[in-house]
Amino acid sequence: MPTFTPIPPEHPRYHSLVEREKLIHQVDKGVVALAGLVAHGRGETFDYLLGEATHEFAHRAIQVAAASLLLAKHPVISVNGNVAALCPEPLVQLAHDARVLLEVNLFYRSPGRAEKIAQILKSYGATQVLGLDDEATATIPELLSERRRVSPQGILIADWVFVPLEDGDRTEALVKMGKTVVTVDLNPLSRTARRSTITIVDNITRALPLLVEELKRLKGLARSEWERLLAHYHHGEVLSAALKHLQHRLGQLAQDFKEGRLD
Ligand code: PTJ
Repeated sequence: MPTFTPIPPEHPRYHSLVEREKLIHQVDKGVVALAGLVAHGRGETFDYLLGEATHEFAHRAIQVAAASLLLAKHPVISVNGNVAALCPEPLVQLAHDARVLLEVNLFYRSPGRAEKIAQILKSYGATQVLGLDDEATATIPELLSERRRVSPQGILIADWVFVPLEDGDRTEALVKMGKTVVTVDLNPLSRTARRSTITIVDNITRALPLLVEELKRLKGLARSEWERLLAHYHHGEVLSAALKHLQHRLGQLAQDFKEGRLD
């Protein structure tokens, strides 16, 4: 029976260690792919470099992501093992508040894994989850991985798809299909970050609750304001701001270290 290693709350890396434990626990249960731990480690590295905080460029993208969601006609949230393990609660909340369909979509699809993920989402209140093994009968053209298998009621016909922690191939394929693709990726250099329509460079565990809040706030504004936000979004500028932040922060730290400020 998998158990959590207790992490003392006063540990300086408490949140990071808790996230790791959640993922390891769900690897044991067959929810998270083994490669999900590698993907998380990659994300952790970028989070460390970013300073483990949500920056202005992420807030900007979150605002536009919420606006684009409110403007979408058939929005779908794509859920993989890592996302289900890390933040099922705000994910289900977002789906509920914006009336978005939840669809499991896996890179490492194995029999029954999608069902386990659906069970987690349902335990947090999701009423319908698409993309289960017998329902993911449609295919995304030109895609060879298991990610090509999608629901004919969901991702196939969606005009807006949220694909946090995604691989580049499917992002490109979805964009090619004319969909608005929104992602969360700590790595501003990844193909997904570059190819998506809107990229939130932040940890999913911080970004998702903020997206839920932003959606609530924007709902109180006029449609023309959502359209204005979307029209003014500059994808390259957001990614550029993320890279400039990394450059500036590392430069500052290099100077501090040189002058003996190592705290
Ligand atoms: O559950 P499956 O079978 O669909 O597989 C899911 C993974 C994540 C294993 C699969 O999609 C994969 O291999 O992804 P990649 O290609 O490693 O890309 C994951 C991206 O997410 C990387 O760019 C990471 O930097 C980023 N990432 C990892 N953890 C986080 C993150 N971004 C935001 N928040 C995180 N917590």
